[in-house]
Amino acid sequence: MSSRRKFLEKSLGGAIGLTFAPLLMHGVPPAAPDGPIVLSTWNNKKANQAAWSAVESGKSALDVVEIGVKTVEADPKDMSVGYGGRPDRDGNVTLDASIMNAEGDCGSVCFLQDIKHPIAVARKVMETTPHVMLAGEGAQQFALENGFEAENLLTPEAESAWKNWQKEAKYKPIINIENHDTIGMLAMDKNGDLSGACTTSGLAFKMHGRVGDSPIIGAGLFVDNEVGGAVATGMGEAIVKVCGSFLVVELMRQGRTAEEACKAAVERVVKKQKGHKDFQVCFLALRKDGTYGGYALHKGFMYVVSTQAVPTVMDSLHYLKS
Ligand code: SD4
Repeated sequence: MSSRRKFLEKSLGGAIGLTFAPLLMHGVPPAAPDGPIVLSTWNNKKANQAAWSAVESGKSALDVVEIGVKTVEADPKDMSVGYGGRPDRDGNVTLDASIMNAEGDCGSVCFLQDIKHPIAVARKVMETTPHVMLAGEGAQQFALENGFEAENLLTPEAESAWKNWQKEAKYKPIINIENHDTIGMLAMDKNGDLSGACTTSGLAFKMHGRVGDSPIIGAGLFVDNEVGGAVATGMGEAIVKVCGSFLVVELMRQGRTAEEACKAAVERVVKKQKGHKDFQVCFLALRKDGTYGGYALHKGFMYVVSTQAVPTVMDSLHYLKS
């Protein structure tokens, strides 16, 4: 018998089984992979490949998500995350990131400048301080004290995008519906444990000091090792207002499939917030039984799934039909 099957049977037979029983009442979820799984938002195949190698070598889900999203933080071509991210309206690259493990521990940093790997700083906050979140100068000071180096993260491409924006300098935080790259990643390791990470440079040309959903536990990321995990991308303000990722996990706890839970969270945004036609909101979720799904407000959201070395890119369903 496969270790995953043994694991699931053990879970269903034990105390966690009480949590799982209702999950089976809501239709038939897509077949769970018989082993670990890695999911990430948008089309970051390289991140999944790095994460998958880490899974295969037996690393914990926490290591896996950190390794996976770091590839995107270091990539100057990704203009929504880490090095190469588009700056705020004053030309500063300011970064947000969060991480959460199977024990329910979490760490995050927001409004962090000059540090290439905010996800690693978030993990350090989680593992070495009594706190969950550090912001701005304090987060940077903590990073420097812990051996991270300060470096200029503004690439010539991002600077020229900012200079172009300055010609009109219209401040309307509308998120481009087709073009995002913020990475949220969820992983289940060989032991069946879950972790998640989320990292971004946030809205391009945002107000200086603006913080989005990605570093807010429960908004951009939430993991409950008994139920599942969720990550979000899109207009952070809209995601924060509904505690999006926490909502998705709680809906899965009540028995929704991953896709149903993501859809219900998008519908909550639509119901509660004006102007939803002008911004994108997307959720991606993984349940403890290995099933997964995503859902977006607008067309165009995709996510990458790894259950083997070659990742698969999936188009998400979406709420608005035109
Ligand atoms: C934010 N949610 O800061 C992020 C932006 C994003 O792809 O997801 N961009 O609001």
